[in-house]
Formats: sequence, structure tokens, C-alpha cells
Amino acid sequence: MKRIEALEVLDQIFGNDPLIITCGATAREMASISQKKSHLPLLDSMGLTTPVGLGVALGVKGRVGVIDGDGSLLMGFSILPTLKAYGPKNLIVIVLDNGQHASADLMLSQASDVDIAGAAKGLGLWVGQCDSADEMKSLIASRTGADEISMIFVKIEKGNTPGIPFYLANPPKLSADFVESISS
Ligand SMILES: Cc1ncc(C[n+]2csc(CCOP(=O)(O)OP(=O)(O)O)c2C)c(N)n1
Ligand SMILES: [Mg+2]
Repeated sequence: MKRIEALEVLDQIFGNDPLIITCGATAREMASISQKKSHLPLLDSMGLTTPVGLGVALGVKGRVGVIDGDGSLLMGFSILPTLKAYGPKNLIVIVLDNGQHASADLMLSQASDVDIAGAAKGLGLWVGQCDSADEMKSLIASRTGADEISMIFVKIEKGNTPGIPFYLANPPKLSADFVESISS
């Protein structure tokens, strides 16, 4: 599955539920297929997608999704024990793992050598793993309403979709729209 195929499915699954989206090509590809007030793309804030998602999930009652990347999660890896300590049950973290920093000249990430899902399991987090859209859909469905936080590691193909335009959004506007969507 390509990243953009996973994003199309995730956009449909989460509907108008809050969705925090990691930076780089992930934010650009999502914006090229769907832009919603309930989407909070973090633009350049690599490493902070899951932490921001945790904060949002602690503050709202309904389901909250995070779409992180392996490189971004590794950059802010200290969030994992915090997720275990505070992990709200309404948070579903999806890690799109291509084993590389695809957005940054396709450089390999440490996830190509290190079992990051295993590390999350070792901390006692609930972890699911898959590599297809159908498995991703059924894992998310089965974890919606679960009694603890969910981390779903999805293996995706390497690389980026060609021809995606730059995403020149205004961060204060994105933030204001997102706050409005979670306040209503
Ligand atoms: C602190 C910081 N360092 C570097 C970057 C540049 N950068 C943007 S996305 C990215 C790679 C992200 O990798 P990953 O999370 O695995 O996503 P992928 O592009 O592979 O889907 C990098 C290095 C940044 N935005 N912020
Ligand atoms: Mg990656």
C-alpha cells in the first residue's frame, strides 16, 4: 500500500473526527485529497504529532486519530511511556512505517533496523500491525471504543507520490479551524 492510499482510507474512516497529521509529504498528500477543519496537519513539527494527539484526546470525549510517520515517532520517541501513563482510550495512533524519511530525500530511518512496534509493546501499549488497507480498516474498527489507547503500525511502500503540490497553508488558520471543529 502506498502512503496516499492509506491516507485516503484513513480520511474516510475518521470522517469528521479529529485527525492530527504528521508533517512533510504526509501532510501534503492528505491535503491533496482532503482538507477538513477536523484535520490538524503539523506542517514542520516533526516529532510532535503523537504528543499533540495525546493532548487533544485528553481534552475531548470522542475518538481522536493520529497519523504519524516512523521517522517522526522516532524523533519524539519519549512520548511512548507518556502514552502508557496517560493514554486516553479514545486515542488511536496510526504509524505509517516505510522505514525511511521519505519526505527528506528518502533517507533510511532507524525503523528499518529497529522494531519500533516491539518497543511500544514492551512498554505495555496495545499494538496492532498490518500492511494492507483492509487489515488497517478492521483494526481501527475493532479498536474504536476500546478500553485503552491503540497503536497501529502500518507497513507502507517506500517513497512519495509524485506531482503533489506544496501545501502552503496558514498555520494560525489551520489551528483556529481545528479548535472550532473540536469545540462544536
Ligand atoms: C525537527 C525537524 N527535522 C527535520 C525536518 C524535515 N523533515 C520533514 S518530514 C521528514 C521525514 C519524516 O519521516 P517520517 O515521519 O518517517 O515520514 P515519511 O516522510 O517517511 O512518510 C523530515 C526529516 C523537520 N520538519 N523537523
Ligand atoms: Mg517514514
